[in-house]
Amino acid sequence: MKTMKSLSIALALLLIFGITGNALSEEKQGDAIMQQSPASVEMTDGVIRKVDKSNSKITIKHGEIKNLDMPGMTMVFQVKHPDLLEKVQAGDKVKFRVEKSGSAFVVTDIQLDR
Ligand SMILES: [Cu+2]
Repeated sequence: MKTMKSLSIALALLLIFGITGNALSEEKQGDAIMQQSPASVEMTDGVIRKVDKSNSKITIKHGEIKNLDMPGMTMVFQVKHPDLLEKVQAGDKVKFRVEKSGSAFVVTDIQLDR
């Protein structure tokens, strides 16, 4: 009878851990799905080549821009806010966000990548 009791305890424990394990893995799957869906535009790697404050333009040698399906190149972007140009200068390594607005590519965020 003692064996039966410990066996049921073992089964109960197995059941509890089994359920907990499942709940955890489902949560992880949920996270993975959240990351895949583009809630916000991805950051792109780049190096600042030129900052043109008077025209609110910036030249960036950028890596692949996934959200725009664009390969790496050096090009000029418009910036959404002139303030974005205050914290960067030529030669800075950055991560930036760029979105298509009509026929123009507009940088909406820049962060120094150090
Ligand atoms: Cu480009």
